[in-house]
Amino acid sequence: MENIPHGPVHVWIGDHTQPNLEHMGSLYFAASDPIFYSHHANVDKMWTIWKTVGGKRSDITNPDWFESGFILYDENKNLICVKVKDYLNTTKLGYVYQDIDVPWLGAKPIPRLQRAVCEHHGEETKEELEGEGKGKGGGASDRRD
Ligand SMILES: [Cu+2]
Repeated sequence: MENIPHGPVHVWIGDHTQPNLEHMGSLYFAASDPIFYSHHANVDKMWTIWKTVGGKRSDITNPDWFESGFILYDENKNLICVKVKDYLNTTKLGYVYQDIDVPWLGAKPIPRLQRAVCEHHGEETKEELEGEGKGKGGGASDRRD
């Protein structure tokens, strides 16, 4: 999640022609771009969904990450230290994401060569058929209500 899609979106949106690196791709200036908040809200949501998919998916519990602290200003302009572990449970933070259908949840990437051959012959790939509700994760029957 950190490397893909989080990081590339910063770099992709950032304007590298800015003379003092004042853009989304720079750690020190990224939050000055309004899209920063939408991007990070989306990352937060994807992380939350990812944890519900099943298997061994869960938050990382390595103490080096779990106990990492960040010095920030609170709403009263006081410096505070917050730890990663304090931000992993959205319910404790006072919000939960609406439980809606996620059509891409069961999608699998289609190899470029297979896609090109199918498009050349005017055929639908197996994955495209599945993505139209005929496979896992594509239909209303897969809702997580
Ligand atoms: Cu970021």
